[in-house]
Amino acid sequence: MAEENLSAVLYAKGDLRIENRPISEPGPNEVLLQMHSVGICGSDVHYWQHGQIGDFVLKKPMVLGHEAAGRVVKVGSAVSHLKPGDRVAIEPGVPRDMDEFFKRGQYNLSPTIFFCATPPDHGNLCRYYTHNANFCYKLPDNVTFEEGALIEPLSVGIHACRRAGVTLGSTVLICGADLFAERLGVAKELGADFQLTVKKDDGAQQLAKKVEEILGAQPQITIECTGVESCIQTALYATCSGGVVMLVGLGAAMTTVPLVNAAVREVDIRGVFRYCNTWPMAIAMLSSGKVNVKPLVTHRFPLEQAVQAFETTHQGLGIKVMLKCDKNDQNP
Ligand code: 572
Ligand code: ZN
Repeated sequence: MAEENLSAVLYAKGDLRIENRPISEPGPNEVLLQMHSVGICGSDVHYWQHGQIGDFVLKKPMVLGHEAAGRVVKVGSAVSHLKPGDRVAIEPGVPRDMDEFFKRGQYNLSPTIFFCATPPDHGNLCRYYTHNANFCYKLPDNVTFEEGALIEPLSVGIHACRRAGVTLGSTVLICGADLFAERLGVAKELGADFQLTVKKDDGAQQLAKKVEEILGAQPQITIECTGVESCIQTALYATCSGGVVMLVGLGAAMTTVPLVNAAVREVDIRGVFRYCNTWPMAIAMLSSGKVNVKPLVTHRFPLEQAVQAFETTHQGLGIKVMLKCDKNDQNP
């Protein structure tokens, strides 16, 4: 194919280049996709800024991006559920082995999983990208490409809610990292019933009391998305006895928490590692209109301006920054 394949390639910390790469042929179980919309995740920015996350170190150039949707242009010989022209959302984690985790339905926990834009695996912030067809999900006509790309972060939320046991009528506290009025406004618009902005001098137990006052009860479940020590402490104190604290945000490897308080009140502390089996539910949530993710997209840049887009995300401006990878279609 003589077609260009502009890609956002991270060479080393601080060295993000927009350059052409070869277009790969789909294998028997793969599809070649023309990328449409790719959201920038905090982890993409972290690799750009630091060249690593924990033990995952960038050792050779890697294409960034894992929140993505595109259109099928070519299918491998064994693919029967997709055809050229289909619009799909991409699940970036593809298990490589049918190991014990895979057999238990927890393929996200497999140590050998392929994951877009986790070194050394390439991501999909490019014009053309090849992916396992079984991890590409056809989008209904009423779900946009951008909504398709947002299924990835939505999946983190679905998986966290599943593992926490969130159900109809659950009282849930979400600790988010944002003290910005604009972001909190969008949280309210999208369904938050009450909000509490933390003040610098508030103690964890004092805050837990405030949460109870505002909600009229202690939350049964707390989803902790900040990773900040004081917030984890608040989450544990705030949660009702017999409840669950779900740790989603990542912070320091070692953290001081009121563990005995949680233990004697049977507050379970759980974690998440990405997600599994979430795309079909997410598509149903978006297609039915039960969940609205559209207001989360605050900035759009053409792929050529990926560095500016990364700078915008790094500065904490807006909420979700989308890169538009199709030269001829920059629509949502
Ligand atoms: O959307 C998936 C995702 N996962 C993140 C971060 C951002 N986006 N994780 C945090 C980092 N870990 S990791 O185990 N790792 C680099 C593989 O530290 C994975 C999950
Ligand atoms: Zn991510």
